[in-house]
Amino acid sequence: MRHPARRPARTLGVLLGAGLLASALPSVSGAAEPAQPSPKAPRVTDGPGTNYAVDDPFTSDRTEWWRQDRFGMFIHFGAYSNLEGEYTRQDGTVCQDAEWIMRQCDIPKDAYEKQAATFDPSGFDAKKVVKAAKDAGQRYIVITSKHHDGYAMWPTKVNKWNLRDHSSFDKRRDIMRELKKEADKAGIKLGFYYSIWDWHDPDFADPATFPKYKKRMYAQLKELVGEYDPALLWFDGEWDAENPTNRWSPKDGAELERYVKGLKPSLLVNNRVGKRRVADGDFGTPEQEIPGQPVDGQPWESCMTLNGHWGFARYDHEWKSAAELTRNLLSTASRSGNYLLNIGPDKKGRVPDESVRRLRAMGDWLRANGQGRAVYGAGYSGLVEKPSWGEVSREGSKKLHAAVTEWPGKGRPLHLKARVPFDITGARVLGSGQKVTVKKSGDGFDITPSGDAVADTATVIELAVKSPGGVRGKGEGLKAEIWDNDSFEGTPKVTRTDGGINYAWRFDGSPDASVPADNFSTRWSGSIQPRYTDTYTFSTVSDDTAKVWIDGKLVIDAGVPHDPRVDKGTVKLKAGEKYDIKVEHREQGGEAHMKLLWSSPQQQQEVVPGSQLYKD
Ligand code: FHN
Repeated sequence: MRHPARRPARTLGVLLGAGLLASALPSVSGAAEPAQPSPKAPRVTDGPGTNYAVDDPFTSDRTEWWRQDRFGMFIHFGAYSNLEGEYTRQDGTVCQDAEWIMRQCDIPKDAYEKQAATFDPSGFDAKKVVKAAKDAGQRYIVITSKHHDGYAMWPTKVNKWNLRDHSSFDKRRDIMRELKKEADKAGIKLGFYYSIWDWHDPDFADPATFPKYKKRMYAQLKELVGEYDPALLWFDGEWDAENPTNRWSPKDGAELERYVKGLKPSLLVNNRVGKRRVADGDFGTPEQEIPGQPVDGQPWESCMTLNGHWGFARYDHEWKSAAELTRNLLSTASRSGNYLLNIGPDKKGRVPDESVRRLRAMGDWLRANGQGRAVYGAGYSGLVEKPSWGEVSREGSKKLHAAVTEWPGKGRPLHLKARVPFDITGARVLGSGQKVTVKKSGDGFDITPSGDAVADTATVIELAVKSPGGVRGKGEGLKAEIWDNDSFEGTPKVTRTDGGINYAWRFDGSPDASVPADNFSTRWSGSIQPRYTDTYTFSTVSDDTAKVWIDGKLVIDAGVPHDPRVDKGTVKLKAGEKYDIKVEHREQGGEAHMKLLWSSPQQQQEVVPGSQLYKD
């Protein structure tokens, strides 16, 4: 199965031999100026004093639905679907791919446009698509509005390269509006995938004309947000690539994120709005893989195919089993991640039965016996080590759900290694009345069910746990001293109280309107009060430099200037105690970011809240 993440490199290899695709002017008016006045290219920021981190995506109301829903449906559907993954070249050879078929099969632009003109997804049934998602237990949908081939799946006014103006489809229909209507009725959030990289628009490749492409892109995004009110935008095609050369920059990303969130402040945006970094967007996007542990610095969502392709490929029968897919979902949720699982409708817009059957089987498992509790709103529990026999996720602070994929023989224990002291006060197998005994054993607990597994896919044992409650602080934040130089020299320009360190100043922002966007430094000082007695992991997301001292110990030393990245350090702390803390950030030039997060076996990852910080 091709690993799309390798696409760019592979594509580079293919394309260097394939000659320039983008140099051919479109036979359709792909480069028409937008019908409506194009949106003013917005300033990247309001300048000095602007902070782009409007909230903490780990805990904010804005991201709450997404962190609760956990499981979404990805849909790859576009003009490429009309070929169903196969293209017969003039020499009679058949070339196979899916959503990259134009490029991987070297289809000349006019031939691709000609085939797109026959595209007639009359079988697209939004009710059926939403039902498939609902039956699967998928609670949000992300559909490709425009993939790399530049073909818009809604009646954009920006150009004629779209499903309304360049197809054989019923011109009265709008599949995005149909999908939005059905999703709303079903209580399912709708998001749009949008590719920055555009193989069709002749202005994309040339730096001199790229601003014209950007204006058209902004105009299309304004249409999508204004016309369909999506809950999230899932950008893609942000990587450096050739043919057409993709020069998308972190600054382009900062500007684009600012723009779309200006259109709708509650919008969620993925990290491919920029350059797929921890400082871009609201969540990370590992693809075709599930990280082995919670991702540091940013919420995350793993996207995956049901077979080996995103777009429909009639020859690809390598379908993953429902059991494997469900276990992927359990692994993802147990690490506080989301799972975005893809379908690729065929050229008529129909969802393949193989997809529908697997998705329904996943939903059946989730609905049975309340087993969905191990996924929806569930997250990482640091109380225990990940066991070899399955996954363990937490529900709130009082429940763990052990999803057992390797059921022990009758009367044989499942061992759970504890990372911190806690008690298990109750245990039951969801969907079974069998007795479960729990006893302390060595470095943790032995959990012994007396009966059989409830389901081969996974059987969930719900554990009631009791651990020391967290100390709720009454802090107001740290003292912040801000210099308009990058070396803390002289008297601080600004001294104030900061209720936490959660800053994305990006390119033009700075800690205060009186401080220029470059060459500034900030020192936060005071004390920090941990909620739990634990070994805490502190993380910074920083650019250019960051240092963190706790109780006089240098916990993070990221003093060499760097691009946005995560640095971590650990320190043992006692619940309720107040420990000296000092944090320093320096900005020399370019981007500027500074966040301080914490996590521990009992503390979910979050920006350290002001309630646990004191000026002293
Ligand atoms: O190139 C695309 C690919 O076609 C697909 O859309 C995936 C889905 O996340 N994203 C890119 C590869 O990373």
